[in-house]
This record gives sequence, C-alpha cells and structure tokens, in this order.
Amino acid sequence: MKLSRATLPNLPPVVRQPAYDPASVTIGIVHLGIGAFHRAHQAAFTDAVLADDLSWGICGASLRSPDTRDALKPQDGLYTLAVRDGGGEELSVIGSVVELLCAPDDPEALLARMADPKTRIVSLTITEKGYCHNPATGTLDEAHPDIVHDLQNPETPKTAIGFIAEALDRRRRAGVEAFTLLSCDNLPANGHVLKRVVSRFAELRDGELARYVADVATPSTMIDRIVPATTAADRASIAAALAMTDAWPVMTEPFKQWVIEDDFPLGRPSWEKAGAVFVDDVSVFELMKLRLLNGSHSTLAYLGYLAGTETVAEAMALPGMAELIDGLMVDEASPTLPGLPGFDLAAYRRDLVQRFRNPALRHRTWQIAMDGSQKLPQRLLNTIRDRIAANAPYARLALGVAAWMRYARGLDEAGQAIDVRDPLSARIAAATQPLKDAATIVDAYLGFSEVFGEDLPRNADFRGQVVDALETLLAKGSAATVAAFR
Ligand code: CS2
Repeated sequence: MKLSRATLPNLPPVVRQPAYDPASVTIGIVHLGIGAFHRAHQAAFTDAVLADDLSWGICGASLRSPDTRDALKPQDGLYTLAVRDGGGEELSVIGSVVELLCAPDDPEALLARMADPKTRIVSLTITEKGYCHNPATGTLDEAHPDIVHDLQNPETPKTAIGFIAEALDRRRRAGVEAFTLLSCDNLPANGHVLKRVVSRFAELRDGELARYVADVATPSTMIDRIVPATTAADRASIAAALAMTDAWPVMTEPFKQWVIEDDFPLGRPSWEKAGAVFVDDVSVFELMKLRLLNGSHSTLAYLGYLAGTETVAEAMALPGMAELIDGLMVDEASPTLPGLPGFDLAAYRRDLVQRFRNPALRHRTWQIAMDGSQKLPQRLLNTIRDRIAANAPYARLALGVAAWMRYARGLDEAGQAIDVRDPLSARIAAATQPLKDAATIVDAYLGFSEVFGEDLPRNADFRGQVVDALETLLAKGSAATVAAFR
C-alpha cells in the first residue's frame, strides 16, 4: 500500500493526520524549490493552520529535478514528517502541498500558476546560488549563463528570477495585483536581496515591468529547522511505522523557528497560530542565526569532514570541537550582534549545541559543506569584517575559513578526491590543487573576489591568520588542530 488520500484511513493512529480534508484545499501559495527543507518547515506551518482557511494550499515547484514531483504526485502531495530526537519520533502526514510541478518539463504550467490571481504568495527556498548573485556584493550576476538565457527567452525561463519576472509581467499586463515574494533562504536581509536581483532583472527587461516590480512586497524572514537529507534507511523505517510506503518522507528535529516581517498586501495564512513570530525588522534575528548556527555549522562541516566524521553529531564529539564551537559563538560571533532586548542569547547558544548533538539525526557534514563559496560571506566573512573593525581577535573564524579552503581544493587528508559540490568547484580546483604551501593556496583563493570582496584580500592580518590556520591544518590534520582547543 502507498500513502495517498485514499489510504489515509488505513494509517495507524500514532500518525497525526491533516485536520482538514486535503481534497478541499485550493492553491494560494506557489513555492519555488520544493525540497525537504520547505516540506519540514513552511509547509508544516501551513499545514498546522490550513483548517482556518483552505485557500492557502501550496503548489510546490522544482526548478531542476523531477524527483520530488515524481515521488509525491502519485501520493496526492502527501508525505510524512518525522520529528526525531533522543527521546523518540513523532510522525505526521502533511497535506498542505496539493500540486507538484517540475519547471523544466512544463515552464508554462508554472508561469500560469504564478500568474493566477488566486496565487497571493510566491515563496522560495532555492539555496544561495539560486539568486544568481555575486555572494560578496548581493547584486545580480548579469553574466550568469542562466540569467543571460532568461533575458533572451522570457517565456521559457530557467531561473527563479526569470520565472518571477515573467509571472509578474503577466499579472501587470492583466491588471492583477502582484503576489508577495517571500524568500526563505539563508541570506542576510533575504527579502532585500531578492528585491534587488528581481528589480535589476526587470530593469534589463523593460521599464514598465521595473516600475511594477518596485512596489512588490518582499518581506524578509529568518527560518530555522535542521533537515538532513532523507536516506534509504529512513524510508524503510517510515514504511514500517506507517504500514505503507511513502516515496519521500522528511526527517527533522523538534526545534523550529520562523520570524517574518508582516508585509503581505494580499493576505497570508495565520502562521502565528503555529508559532511563527511577526516582527517589523528581521535583520537582527537573521544575523544571529547566520553567524551562530550557520557559521558553526560550516566550521563543523569542513573540519569534521576532513577529520573523517560523517555527521554533525560525530563532528561535535571530536576532542576539542565543543570548545572550539563554544569559543567561536561566545567570544567571536556574539559580540558582533546588535542587541536583542528580552532575548536570551546564552540559552539560544545552549540549544544550538544540543541541536548539533541530536543523536537521532544523521546530518552529514558533506551536505552542509556544499556551496561554501556562496555561504562563507554571510556565515564567516562578514563576522570577521566586524571583528577586524573592532580590532578584536577572530582565530576560530579564520580556522573555519581555512578549513573551507582545505576542503574545497577537492583533496582530503589522505590525498583522495572529495566530491565537492559548489558552483566554483572547477575553478577552485584548477587554481589551488597544483599548489602545495599554505600561503600560495590562500593567495589563490583570495583572487575570488565574488567570495572575499575587494577588502579582505588586501587585509594583511586576515591573510596572515588564514595562512597560519591552513598551515596547521596541512601539517597536523584537522583532528589534531581541533584537539588543540581542548
Ligand atoms: C546548513 C543549513 O546545509 C547547511 O548549510 O547550515 O541548512 C541549516 O541546517 C539550516 O539553516 C538550519 O535552519
């Protein structure tokens, strides 16, 4: 038996089911990037409040692979969310995703759905590189091959930016109000970044569209939930618990946080009833999350992978790692954060360490290590900039950067190839693999201004600290370097 609307009555009672009839849900949200993260986070928040207003169902679109559509369409969009920690597992079937599209197969279907007046929100989890921007400056990369393609072929776009611009243009021409654009990616001021790249793209298309785009609401959000990729073992254990198969269940942790700027001219689901927090300005929360959680995560991922650990929990157990991460968060990153009156930062950090140690999640270091060139600026480098400006030490942050450099060259400590997934991986490997000593490797990396900007490569102290850290990593290896923090 397979999970679907027809088989819901056969589920065992321990599995929570939608508090509404999924067949009565209509679409109000188009989500671009229907991966596990969206399904563990925003789709779950929506599912929890959908009974209040059935017009907020989600059309989930993939911009590349058909895998999610192929897995979930035969299940009427239903899937299992497994919330796991040391205490056990809670299972729910989520019913908020009611349509699945694969953009490359049928771009027109997605454009028509986005242009439909009933679509009032277009949300995104397309990862950092999906913004086709220069990570160091946050501006549209106009030479990006997919952006060039989308400007030349506006009706058959490839990128989220191209789809959004064309859908907005159709709404403009039809006299329909614009949807709210809701970026849910791990970028500082994600709403502003999205507005900036879509506005620039619209300008390059035409002036009327650019004027229409200027008024589109793009609230920023901070979203947080750890979601490891689903494994074959996860699928098997969920099938056993459900007594039926689910082609793509999603694994996550109990913790979830969603902070949103409340700017939705065409309305929104009552997400606050599911625990979302609406604020005027999300930027402080975003900085906190990016610099503490994600900055630690990337550092753990590179050092952990190099030391031979497969998961974050295993990396946390390396001698010295807990001390290193604690020092990175408490001594180096936290002092760069603006005040958050009434917010218990120490408790937030303690929770983070617990979350990293969650024994029930196999969150692979390799998964987090992906796309480092797109992640480093907001996770580590901007924090370092603030430390430099305050004339304060940042050795642990510099070690995180050096660990990325050690990893992204594509050779592990035994000299074996690493499967590096990063838009810059080929260029980085070509520039750095032939080099042997730390200083020349660092200098080759500093030539990537889309990562390091113009300022850091010129900063002798920064260069020196990263060279020292990389020298240690190359000479002693990651495990011994980390152990020195004990
Ligand atoms: C992780 C994030 O893969 C990564 O880079 O750091 O996906 C992290 O798990 C989430 O931001 C947690 O909310």
